[in-house]
Amino acid sequence: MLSKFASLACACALFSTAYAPAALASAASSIRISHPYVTAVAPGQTNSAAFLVLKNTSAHDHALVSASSPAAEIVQLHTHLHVNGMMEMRQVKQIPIKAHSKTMLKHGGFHIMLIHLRKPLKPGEQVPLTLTFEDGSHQKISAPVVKLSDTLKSMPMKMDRHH
Ligand SMILES: [Cu+2]
Repeated sequence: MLSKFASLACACALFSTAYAPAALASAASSIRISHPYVTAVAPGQTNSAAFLVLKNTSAHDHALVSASSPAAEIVQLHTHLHVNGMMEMRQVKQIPIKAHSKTMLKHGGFHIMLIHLRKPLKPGEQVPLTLTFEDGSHQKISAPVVKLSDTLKSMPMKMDRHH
């Protein structure tokens, strides 16, 4: 009786080991990041934002839950909302990346807000970013600083929600 129990327990252990790698595929390994950039800031401006495309190559929904960068004291995930004809930014807990689809971080939508920049961001510089996903896995990327076009600069935005 005792030996029969022991062999069952052993088979069970082998079973779970064999299936573990598939179950542990991390969000970070399923997400492809492309077209990252950070907008350059005018002298005296202390906030900027990072934009990129997140592609989920897996059959599971994932989410970006936080970001960090040595370039800013505070890094938040934001979205834009239309409120009384104005674009307002709001912090969000996560940015969803659905199975087999792309989530674009872009002007007027989701973005990674860089608050209290440690130094001015000039075009051509690289900003390191660490993106953390819902399972705690993360990816480190480097985003080039680019100049905003005049069209985008004239977009009405309320920045006061950051303070
Ligand atoms: Cu923002």
